[in-house]
Amino acid sequence: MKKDPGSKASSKGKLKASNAKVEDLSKNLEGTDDGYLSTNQGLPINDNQNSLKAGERGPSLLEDFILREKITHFDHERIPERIVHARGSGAHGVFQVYESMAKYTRAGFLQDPAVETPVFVRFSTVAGSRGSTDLARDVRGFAVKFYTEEGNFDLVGNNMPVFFIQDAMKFPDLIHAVKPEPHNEIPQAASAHDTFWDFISLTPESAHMIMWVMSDRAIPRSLRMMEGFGIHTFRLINQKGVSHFVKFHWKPLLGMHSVLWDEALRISGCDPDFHRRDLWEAIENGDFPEWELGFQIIPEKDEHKYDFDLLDPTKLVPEDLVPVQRIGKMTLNRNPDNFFAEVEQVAFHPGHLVPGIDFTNDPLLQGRLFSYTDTQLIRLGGPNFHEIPINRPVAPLHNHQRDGHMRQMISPGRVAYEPNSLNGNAPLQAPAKAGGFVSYAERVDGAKLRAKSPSFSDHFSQAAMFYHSQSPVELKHIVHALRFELGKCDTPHVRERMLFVLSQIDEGLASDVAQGLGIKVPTKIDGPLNLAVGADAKPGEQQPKKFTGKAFISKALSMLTTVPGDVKTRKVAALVADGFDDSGLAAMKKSLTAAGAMLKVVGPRGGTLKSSSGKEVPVDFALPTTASVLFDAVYVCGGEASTNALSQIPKAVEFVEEAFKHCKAIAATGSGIDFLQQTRVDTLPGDKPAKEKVVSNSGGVVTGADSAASKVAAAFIEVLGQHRVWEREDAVS
Ligand code: HDE
Repeated sequence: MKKDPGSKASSKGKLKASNAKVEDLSKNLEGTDDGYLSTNQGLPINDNQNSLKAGERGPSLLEDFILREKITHFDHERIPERIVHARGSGAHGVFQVYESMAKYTRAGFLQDPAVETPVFVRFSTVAGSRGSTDLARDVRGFAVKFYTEEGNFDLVGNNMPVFFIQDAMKFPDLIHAVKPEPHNEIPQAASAHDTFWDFISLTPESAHMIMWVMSDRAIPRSLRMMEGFGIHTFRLINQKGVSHFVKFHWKPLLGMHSVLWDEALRISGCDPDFHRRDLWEAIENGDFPEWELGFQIIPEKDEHKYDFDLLDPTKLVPEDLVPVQRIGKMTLNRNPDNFFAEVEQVAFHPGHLVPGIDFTNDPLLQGRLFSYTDTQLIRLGGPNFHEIPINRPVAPLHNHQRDGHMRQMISPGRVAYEPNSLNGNAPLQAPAKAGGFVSYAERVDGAKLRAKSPSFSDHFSQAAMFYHSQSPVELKHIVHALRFELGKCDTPHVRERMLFVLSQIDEGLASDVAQGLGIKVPTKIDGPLNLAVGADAKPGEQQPKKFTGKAFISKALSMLTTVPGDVKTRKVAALVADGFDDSGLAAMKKSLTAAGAMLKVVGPRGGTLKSSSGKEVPVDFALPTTASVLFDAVYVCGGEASTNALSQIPKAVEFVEEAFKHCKAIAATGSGIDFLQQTRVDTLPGDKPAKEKVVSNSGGVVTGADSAASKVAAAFIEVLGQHRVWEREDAVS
């Protein structure tokens, strides 16, 4: 029988492109598929279909150790999902620095541009469970494990540069509020419910993050098209012991793009694995996703230079004040061999550091340093999770830690302590010069107290900065997102209080949202604005200042700064039926492929389709099983018989109309134009496809004769590079 390309044997082939981690993982790849089926003890199995019975129709026997082993293993296949970030997708890759960063850090993997450091990345949503949709409105986790020669360095970040809360103490409350409500476990993977907005409306420090989560950043087009951030301020320390503050950034080379909320809702039904599939397919196709690692470097002397505190994780450092230096590139080039073994069992920890990188006193980061090991202990079942292949470092590991559940390492000898004379005191402690980790000797003194620095008390200026830095279309989407979210919130006083909080950022924003909800923005609220304070908090802490004045505008905060982008890896649907014009289809395919995009044939059914001249093309997707939300643009191919047939299929008409509604580029050649004229595409102002068959681009609908398909393609590619035709949005939604 032919082997499935996803089988272990073929994966082993894939592992040939070697690096230290690939070689390390290969030790654990199950051998070949040759040989007999066996039990876990290696006993060949003769009958894997029937349990052992007392007679053909008799009861099964307890003695059946083969049945028992198989069922017992199955019964224990699941481990607890992550309490947050349960839904994730992962990939392997490499990182290379562009030039030595020795000036700032002694971290070994940031010294030599010739060195390729293996990485494993896991992207995730935060609130939903393991099986939830990829397209939830949510923050995305962006966790990178660098397998460096000095040990693992984990950069455990998100796709937004700030967070909801300023202190780890509040994390369980935040997560309890956003997770499905505990009495009925509703809703799944959604923040649009009362408990979330109740908590947020009482916790004004979340205002800045709320702007991000309500923006299109929370519904990415692809995991390959989003930024990543370390959020907290970290330190870089160089060979001389000099420290600089640093903010970590990941910049996607494909630019930043999102889907519309209406699309997200549809994709969640059509393909809840949309992001996971997109990442997987891109890597399988050799379209390796790439990000540049960026540093925002701040000298120690500038610690107090800004009107926000560098230790406050609800604030970002505007790129206009401190530019992002792009210092290296990460390329994801290999899919996991086994989802559970790698993506599910990978264990990140912001405290996995290498010499040359260190923490700051950000109180959110400090709490995280406890949480990650603690959670892995229960999730992965004990203290030896560092031995799981995906987690083990490529750097040598020697210590006196012993035993525990599922210990894999066999530590010989009788010495399991230090100092010792029986084994020459080995393994020896490493002097700093030899790579021993030494914490940055920051001077710390102060009274023991539960308190928040007054420098953490401005909650609205950066929220206003983010809001006012958006383009008009992005700004409108924030208003619509808030209307949707608060519209799903049933408790009137929570909605009203939240509107009041919004009015502290911008009164126009609050009244736009209120208008959509059919209620008024309250002019005052009972009691203090901030209830996320200790019982004996000072009155000032309870009344954060409303933002007034002119907001700081930071261009980098608008996603449209990365548009127009190229069309690499964009997926275009060609609507085709029997009798299509093959010259048009071929020309379109050639041009799109040359630009790095993909043309997929969408037909009324599976199998193959015949052109008017008798040529056959295979159908990539059949209309009943796909939808235009799964594509970036649509081309209606010419050919009278083809377009006549398509116009009789409601799903074909809906396909184009929906792409049009979602502001996507549309192209048609020859009789494809007549097809468009029978759809809603022709009924809206300013967007009528030209009737004459000369090449024209009318509001992102590009048309022309069959024979002009290459020229149509060129204009179509330009529109596709804009990602969306936003000018169309008001007319269609
Ligand atoms: Fe996490 N977070 N987190 N987090 N986090 C976890 O660790 C936690 C925070 C982030 O793909 C957990 O292994 C606390 C900020 C990512 O496996 C847990 C606080 C940022 C992932 C945990 C935060 C993150 C996690 C759950 C507030 C961005 C997924 C499973 C003090 C900088 C990693 C696990 C993966 C996962 C705790 C806040 C990023 C429970 C207590 C801020 C990307 O330990």
